[in-house]
Amino acid sequence: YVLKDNEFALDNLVATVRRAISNRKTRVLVVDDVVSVRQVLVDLLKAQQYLVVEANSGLEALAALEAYSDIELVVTDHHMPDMSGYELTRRIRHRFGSDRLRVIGVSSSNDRMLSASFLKAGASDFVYRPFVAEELQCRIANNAETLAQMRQLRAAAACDYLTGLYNRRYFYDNGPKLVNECLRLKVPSSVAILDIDHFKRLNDTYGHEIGDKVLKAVANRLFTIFEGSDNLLSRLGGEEFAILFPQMDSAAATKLCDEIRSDISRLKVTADDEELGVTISIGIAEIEGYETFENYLNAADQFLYMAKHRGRNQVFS
Ligand code: GH3
Ligand code: MG
Ligand code: MG
Repeated sequence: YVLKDNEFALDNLVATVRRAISNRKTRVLVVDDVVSVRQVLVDLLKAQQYLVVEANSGLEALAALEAYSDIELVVTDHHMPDMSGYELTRRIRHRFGSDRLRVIGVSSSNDRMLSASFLKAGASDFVYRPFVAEELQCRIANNAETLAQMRQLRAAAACDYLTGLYNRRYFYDNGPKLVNECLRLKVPSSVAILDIDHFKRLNDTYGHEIGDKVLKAVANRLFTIFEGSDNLLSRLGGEEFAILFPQMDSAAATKLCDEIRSDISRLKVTADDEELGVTISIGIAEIEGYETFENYLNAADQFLYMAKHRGRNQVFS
């Protein structure tokens, strides 16, 4: 694999994903028990290019939130037969944080304390009827924008800046959840730590920039291999990567990792006029009981040490 032409593929991919995230249409749930009143809101939102889901009661709204996991905004009436808008807001806040789902109350009530009640229950905004369409549109747009900013922050916090892979934080936040799910299903899972061989020597010989280029090339290749799979790939730091293999025992993970090792050993990175080769060593531990996530990573690290000790460019499990 000569990466000369596609070594920036990952940068492009990350940029594409970011654009996709920010240009995505926002799905809004409109809750009102009176069809004609609801329709006014629906038309208003559709004209603004929002995706709209409708519910005519609080219970229907909660069901819609289960059915559509991408709803980000709820615009709800207050006076409804089975559940008030205020109560619906309170229940929504039990399940969804305001960093993922915003609630906007709309009511024709004369009770001037209602907006405060909504905001206290966790609504982000409240508008009294009759409202000025443009004001409601602006409030909805502001909330949608805040959510988009939150999404970008979350993506940035999960992403390793040099390689675009998931970072250590994301790995430690999500790895234990995947492991626990496997333990619950009583199926094995495995964790691998990959480390580039003699990377310090490469840095010392060719300079830090070439070192970065090799790191990106390895990351790019790993990304391509694992794209779309259930395995969790991340850069732990430095020239170390970790992969969690849910539902894979040590034997299967070892076989796969040896193919990856062999694949990486054929990678060529251009440095000035030279084509540099790179090798990696891998340690793999199987997860079989309720130990801490850290313990499993330590076990994989011990096996990695063995792979290095035995001459590098190999897998040890
Ligand atoms: P081994 O085969 O035993 O793994 O030896 P090694 O030289 O690869 O391992 P060592 O841990 O001694 O050196 C790792 C080097 O990686 C040291 C550090 O300067 C370098 N490094 C860490 N992060 C980066 C980075 O982001 N970019 C570059 N270019 N170098 C990095
Ligand atoms: Mg190394
Ligand atoms: Mg190292």
